[in-house]
Amino acid sequence: MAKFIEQGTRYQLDDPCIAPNSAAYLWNPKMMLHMNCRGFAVSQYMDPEPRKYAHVPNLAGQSFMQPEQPYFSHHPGRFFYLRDEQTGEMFSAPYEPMKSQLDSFAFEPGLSDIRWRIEKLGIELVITLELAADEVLELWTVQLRNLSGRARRLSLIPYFPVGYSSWMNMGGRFDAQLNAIVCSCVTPYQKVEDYFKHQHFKDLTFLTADRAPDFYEVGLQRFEGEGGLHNPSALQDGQNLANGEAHYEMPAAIMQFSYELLADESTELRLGFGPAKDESEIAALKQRFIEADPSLNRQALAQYIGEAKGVIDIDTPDAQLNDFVNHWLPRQVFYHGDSNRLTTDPQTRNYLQDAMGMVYIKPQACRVAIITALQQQAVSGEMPDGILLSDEAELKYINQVPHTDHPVWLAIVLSAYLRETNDYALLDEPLGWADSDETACVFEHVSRAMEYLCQANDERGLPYIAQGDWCDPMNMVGYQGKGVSGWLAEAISYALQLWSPICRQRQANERAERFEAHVGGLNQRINQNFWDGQWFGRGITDQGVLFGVSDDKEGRIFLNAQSWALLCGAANGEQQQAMLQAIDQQLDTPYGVMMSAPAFTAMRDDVGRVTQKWPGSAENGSVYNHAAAFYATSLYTVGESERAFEVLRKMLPDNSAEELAVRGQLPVYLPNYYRGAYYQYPRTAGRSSNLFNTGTCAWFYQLMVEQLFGLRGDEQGLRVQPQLPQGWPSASVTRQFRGASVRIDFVREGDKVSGDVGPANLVEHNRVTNGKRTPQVSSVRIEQLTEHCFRLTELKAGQHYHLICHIGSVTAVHSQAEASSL
Ligand code: CEZ
Repeated sequence: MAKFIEQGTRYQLDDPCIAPNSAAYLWNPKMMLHMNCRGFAVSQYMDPEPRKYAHVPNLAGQSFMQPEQPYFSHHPGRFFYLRDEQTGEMFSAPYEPMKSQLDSFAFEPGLSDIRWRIEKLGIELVITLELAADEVLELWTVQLRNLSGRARRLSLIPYFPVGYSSWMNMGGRFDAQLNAIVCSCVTPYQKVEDYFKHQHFKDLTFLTADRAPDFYEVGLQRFEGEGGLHNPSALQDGQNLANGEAHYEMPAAIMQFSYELLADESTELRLGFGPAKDESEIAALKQRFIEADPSLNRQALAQYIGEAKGVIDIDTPDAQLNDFVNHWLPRQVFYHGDSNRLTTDPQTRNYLQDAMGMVYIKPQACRVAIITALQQQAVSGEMPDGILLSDEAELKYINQVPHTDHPVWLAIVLSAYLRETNDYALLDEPLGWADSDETACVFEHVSRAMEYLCQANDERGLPYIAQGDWCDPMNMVGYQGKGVSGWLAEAISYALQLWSPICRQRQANERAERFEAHVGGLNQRINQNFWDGQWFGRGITDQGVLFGVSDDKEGRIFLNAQSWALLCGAANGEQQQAMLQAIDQQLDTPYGVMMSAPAFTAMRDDVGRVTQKWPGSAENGSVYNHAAAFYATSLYTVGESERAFEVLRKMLPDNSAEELAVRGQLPVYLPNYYRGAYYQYPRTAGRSSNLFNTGTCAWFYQLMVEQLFGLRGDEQGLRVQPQLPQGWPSASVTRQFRGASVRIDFVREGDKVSGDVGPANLVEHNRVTNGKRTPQVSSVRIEQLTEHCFRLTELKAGQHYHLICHIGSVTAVHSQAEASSL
């Protein structure tokens, strides 16, 4: 059915119908492509703003990647018809648009390519998609093998729809010199200044091949005819394509290649598909990627994706989790941090959280992101809604709507960066401001942001929400300038608790005391204004209405307001138990924890457009994985590690047919949400958004490293405080840490109390030079800090350490303080 193959570096789904919307994605610094298992594709590239080269068959608005991409027969995609010229039989691969019953099907996403293996009519097609490592170009390889034990005459017909590219001008022709179908358009415009602005646009979309087609067609209508894509008229009755052009007609790149294959003979076709500014660019790309040895690009791709290497290699009883955490999760984290989700103005909170993920993949990239963001900070301490990544970039879409939470993420990312790298020198980096000629060091910038958060409050000392906080579409709670956010109050308290120790580390004690005092007062005000008896409310509207409380019919409880109350310590033990119970009863589902419930089924214009989203989708009561990751972080922080692991584990679908059928998600990335409204719309509950843009992956990775395996850096060294699931008798992890490699085998001891950690014994210490290990006299020191935690100091870069660590199995109650040592 479905499983990881090739040591977890590839996944295999062998049924196109069980999870029809399941997909995988490829990207490089200039483009990304979301490819569904049946051949439908969404692709865009930076020019410098996101643009498409294959369009839907009608006028479409330009927007950011959306969840739950609807597919339909004429949706953009990459398809291959295969016709037997002796019998006239035909099928299409990978499955759409003919949807024939195939003899075998395998959709096999890899780390740097996507592959299908298709068998039908005694013919095997192995179709592989790779991207050019540094250009906007899809590279397709189609291997055709005759399995039928007799000679065959076949036609292979790649059909790559280009779609409705322009109401002003669109068409296409075959260019024999380039051996390419070249579809052209003029990106529509009406303002004269846009004529000059569009000069650099890649308004050509081309399909080229490493051999000349025998026939071709560029007119979609002529190809399809009355037969439709299921049985295109142009291919009926053994006809060959008519070598037609498209003249202000919907273009498609369709080529026909004829083959005579002896028994067991195979052949290979290579294609290139993508945008170009002009014919000379097509010629250059063809020469570099189609005519050249493909292994050059493969090496470059493997090297690029090779950077997506995380800091842990795990071996636990949970094989699915091992493969996901060792290969696919760091890949998704790297995609976010390296491509900035292919925007030129990432939302500030996304930019910073994606940078936090890079702390464990490419710390230098996180350092650069912190500096870039702080240089766009106002001298007041306020942060913009979006970070501009180029001089031409401008704030677009949601970045034109004021949100009040952005400074919070600075303390969270800085403390993660300092924990992992110990690079306290960053705090001395002098930086300018967006609106002042002054310069100040990074420490001053972040402290100013914390002070800004401490004063952007109403008369009750509660933080304004304006048109949204972390929840983008919660835009009408405070748009009249009075509404406040309960979640933001908790997040500010948490951020200050992360920042004040850094102030003390820099002897800025007066500042630290002010922040600590603010935390004390804020946690009191959170309880006074938001505690509803069983859980915390989400906010107070412009009209002074507390919402997200037991009196509400819809949106009665919001997960974030509970998670961050745990994180900032506003909830005492008794409140904790009440909240966890409320969450179990109202928010927990087999598919994960919903972010709110009941989902809104009608507009609440004192909360906002979140209430207008379909119940159970996105922020309106879905299992919004980013919020679930916050919840898992809070659970680990208060020592509820079994719950925490369950929350995370539910995000990762297993390979069973039932799970795949409900979720429609492959465990090769975390989607931003699974449908919620579990008690209102059970039929669709658990369905994946299939959207791979999500802040979840950075947090999930941090939790794997710093909470589940409890391998967290501090100024002295590496703290080890694992919170492994009780069900695991043992687990091993190799942790890369500040240049050293530390392998720890955790072994449960029958008589030790669960959570107890240590003693840890060093069993091996080698210098590693070019992979060669030379035994060393070890200087590493193992300091037992508490019965739950020890620290490794004197770890040396370039050296490998192997320890065995005994951990408890007998369950015992741990105090919060012990578990949460922030
Ligand atoms: O975008 C995310 C944001 O990127 O929504 C999160 C927010 O914290 C992230 O920064 C929660 O609101 O505008 C909308 O309605 C969209 O729903 C966006 O809010 C949302 C989409 O996931 C973007 O794909």
